[in-house]
Amino acid sequence: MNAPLAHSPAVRTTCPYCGVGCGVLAKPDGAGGAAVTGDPGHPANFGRLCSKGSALGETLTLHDRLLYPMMRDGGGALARASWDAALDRVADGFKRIVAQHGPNAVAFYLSGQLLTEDYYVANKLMKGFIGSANVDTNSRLCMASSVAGHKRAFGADTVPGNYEDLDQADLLVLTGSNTAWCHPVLFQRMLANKRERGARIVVIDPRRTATADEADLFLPIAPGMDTVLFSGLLTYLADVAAVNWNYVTEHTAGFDDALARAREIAPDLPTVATKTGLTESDIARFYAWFAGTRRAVTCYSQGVNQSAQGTDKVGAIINCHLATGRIGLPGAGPFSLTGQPNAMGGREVGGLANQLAAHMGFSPEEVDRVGRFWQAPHMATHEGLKAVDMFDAIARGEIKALWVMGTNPAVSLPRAAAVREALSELELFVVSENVHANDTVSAKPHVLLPAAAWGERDGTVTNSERRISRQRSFLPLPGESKPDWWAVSEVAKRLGHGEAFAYRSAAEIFREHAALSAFENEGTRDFDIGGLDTLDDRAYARLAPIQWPVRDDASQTARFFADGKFFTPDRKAKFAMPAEPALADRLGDAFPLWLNTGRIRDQWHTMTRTGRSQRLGGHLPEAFVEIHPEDAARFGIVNGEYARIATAHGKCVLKAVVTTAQQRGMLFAPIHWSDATAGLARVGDMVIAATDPYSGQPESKATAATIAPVSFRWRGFALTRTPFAPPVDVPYARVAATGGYGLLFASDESPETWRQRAERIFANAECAEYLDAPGEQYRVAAFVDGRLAGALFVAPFHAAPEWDAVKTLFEAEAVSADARRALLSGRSADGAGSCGPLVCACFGVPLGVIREAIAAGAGDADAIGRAVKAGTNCGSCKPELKRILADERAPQTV
Ligand SMILES: Nc1nc2c(c(=O)[nH]1)N[C@H]1C(S)=C(S)[C@@H](COP(=O)(O)OP(=O)(O)OC[C@H]3O[C@@H](n4cnc5c(=O)[nH]c(N)nc54)[C@H](O)[C@@H]3O)O[C@H]1N2
Ligand SMILES: Nc1nc2c(c(=O)[nH]1)N[C@H]1C(S)=C(S)[C@@H](COP(=O)(O)OP(=O)(O)OC[C@H]3O[C@@H](n4cnc5c(=O)[nH]c(N)nc54)[C@H](O)[C@@H]3O)O[C@H]1N2
Ligand code: SF4
Ligand SMILES: [Mo]
Repeated sequence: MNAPLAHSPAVRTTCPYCGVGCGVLAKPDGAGGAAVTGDPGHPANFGRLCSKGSALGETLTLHDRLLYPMMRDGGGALARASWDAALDRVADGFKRIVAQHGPNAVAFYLSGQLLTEDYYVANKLMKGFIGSANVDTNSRLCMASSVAGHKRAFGADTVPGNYEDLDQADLLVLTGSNTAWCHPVLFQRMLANKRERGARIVVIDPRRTATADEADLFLPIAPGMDTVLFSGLLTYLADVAAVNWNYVTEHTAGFDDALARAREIAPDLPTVATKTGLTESDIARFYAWFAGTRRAVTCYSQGVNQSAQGTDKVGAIINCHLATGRIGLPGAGPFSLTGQPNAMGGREVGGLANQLAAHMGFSPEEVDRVGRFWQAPHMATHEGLKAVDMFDAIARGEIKALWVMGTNPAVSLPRAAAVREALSELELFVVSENVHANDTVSAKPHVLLPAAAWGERDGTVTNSERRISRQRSFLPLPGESKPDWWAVSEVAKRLGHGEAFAYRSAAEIFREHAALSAFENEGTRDFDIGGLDTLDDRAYARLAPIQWPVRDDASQTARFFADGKFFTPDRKAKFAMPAEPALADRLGDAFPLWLNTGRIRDQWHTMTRTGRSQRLGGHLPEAFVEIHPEDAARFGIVNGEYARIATAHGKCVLKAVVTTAQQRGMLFAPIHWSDATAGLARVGDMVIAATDPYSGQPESKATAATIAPVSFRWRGFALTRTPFAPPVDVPYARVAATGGYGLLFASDESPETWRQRAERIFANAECAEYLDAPGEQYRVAAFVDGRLAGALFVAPFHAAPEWDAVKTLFEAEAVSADARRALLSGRSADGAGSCGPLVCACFGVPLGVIREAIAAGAGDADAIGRAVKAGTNCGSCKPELKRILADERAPQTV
């Protein structure tokens, strides 16, 4: 009887992925799943979702969920435990280590994917009650340089503008941001601005990304050289009298010194061209556009932040906005695009080792103020260790207890393999997770705590434009999982702080957080949501998306700094004095190429959620490395074959993609694959751990590397109902397959060896097999009760078998006799072969179907959309549609 549930109302909540913070409507299906659509009423997205957001309903499975607390026994085996026993062990361990070694021997490593309420409680426990500031977060790898740059310029970590500025700007400068793939819904707003108002888009990135494909001007900058480009812009603005002197005099300090420094770094156009690798005419065009366009927004993300001089890059950008007074105005300002759904909320609670709480730091007055508010017995009085330093201290044995919550550091930190080793040094290693298997969980935690996941948890997140939105639960808590704030509060109680952590709901925590933001604030701190500290439970439950500040006196601030007042002691903004830029690593004979790392359109970080969706796995199913054709020729790399990438820190074997989108001398590899999802593809192992001196953010975009070809004789795929362990030391990728597990692999083992393996995997099934006479090809389809239970195909490398038709049968409830006969051919019963990789993930449209639409006359991306729907939802495949159109129209070479 689930008829009534069919009418259960949709729950308004927020997407758990990127910092755009789209509103979604989730309608539970009564069977543990939900239909997810965009919320037309949410001001971040007005109903739109990207491919990841619209596939949320496909990721709600419980099959890989951590459902019970677990503890490691003396023999090293993990076993189910009660919450009481697990929490006791955490509390006892922390207590003992603090007693023996002091509070700085313990640490929390948190995440911008936690809810504000979880974050607040963890930060309060460590900084006010344990007495250490060793609370850092994966935001250190993500936003730290923006935070440091904001604080240096504005006196506070303030994002001045809002999304409407992106609709109203006449010039959008995107630097170090692949917005089309990483903030797709915002990118669609930018494209609408371009289409409807004629805004120009400038993209600055060493790679020609999908974002660059839509640019009016693309600047393929040399890695790390943004500071030169923007210093050159500052000198140009001064030289063409585009500086707003009134503004500079009234509202800023340090212009003359900053200009002098800019002239040292970028004295003239030829120098800028030499250092950035750009042409003088492109640079001049960018400068003229910027100088001549009052409504200019500069958006930046990891190409700027993840740099050993990220804070200076941010400073060089902000300098140009201050010099022109283009900040805090409609359609104008610097705009840090935040990565994670709650990167901003984490900053608001102070969940970074160099912040205290509520945008306060460690000055004696601030420590005193927060201490009085919390009635805290053991206030931390100085900054704690930032992520990279924290894991170094763990490796040295100085930090002995660590609680990881909502992040996968064994994959995502630089030198990930070393991080994993460091974890094994811990006396107490606690992980709060949603899944029971990822690389951090496999690094042998002593205690595993099952956390409420998206759809179950309840609280708030803040997006890139300072808008606080509710994440609401629409599914019951599965197994014994609990909200993270609950687990932290329980440990706090066991440490003797019951009164300060007697929270019964997220709403209570939120009220306290809001009250702290207003406590003795009087307009001195940007972050103030005092107007929300009296929300009762009902009002919290109903809270509509709201932008901060929300002050007690109900005064409105749509944009910060519109009045030219900043949060520095003299209320003036400070110009930055950036250093001459240089990358941290050095190229040499052993490592002659730069390895750049980043994201792809349809996967989220370490794939613990997006990796569950077959549709999302269809776009780019395997880990890969991109390389320019000339470098490929030089190093013997062949498109579609494999390559070994090595740096001083580690190596991987990735599929080679030879493309002119990549600059000469640079490689690009995505960060998403790990040991849990692939073989030899954990890119974080190779990344240098050099950090920015102000922000502590690692330079994840440039490590000296080398590349060499690797060939395999065979290639294949497997579809199974239970996962199986492929041979080690070969590249493989686990790919979501509805109803089971997909695997793509390369191999030097013969088809006959694979046949023997298949016999074991499909021991209890009825098998149809094919092994050709020379033993070059093997195919098996296994049936149980008339249903396809699995398949394994192996073929010579260059005749790799296609799996789309087999996948369709693998999903089907029953397989017809015709289909069964056709199966081993890899074609469906109606004769259709593979349609190729998925291009539009929203509507599941593969390349083959798009090519057919073009052949049938569709002449542009919109026409393809009308014919086969591709690109008509989130639009993030539109750049790809245009590339396909161009390819199809290009004269065929023979
Ligand atoms: N699909 C998807 N979307 C996501 C995420 C995801 O995992 N998947 N993660 C979210 C998170 S947490 C984050 S932080 C954001 C990140 O969003 P982005 O920062 O847009 O993504 P990245 O791919 O990490 O890097 C952006 C670009 O910086 C370029 N770059 C490298 N070095 C330089 C340089 O020196 N200068 C300049 N100008 N550019 C450079 C890279 O080539 C890359 O194209 O994405 C968010 N959105
Ligand atoms: N080389 C290189 N490295 C990078 C980057 C790069 O561009 N290049 N980017 C960096 C950036 S910007 C980021 S943000 C990081 C991201 O890196 P990570 O944070 O390590 O990646 P995720 O896969 O998002 O990990 C989140 C984990 O938390 C779990 N989880 C999700 N929700 C909850 C919850 O509510 N509670 C709990 N307890 N657990 C939860 C998920 O199952 C998952 O295992 O990677 C960084 N590392
Ligand atoms: S743009 Fe996509 S991933 Fe980001 S919040 Fe919106 S739907 Fe989620
Ligand atoms: Mo991030």
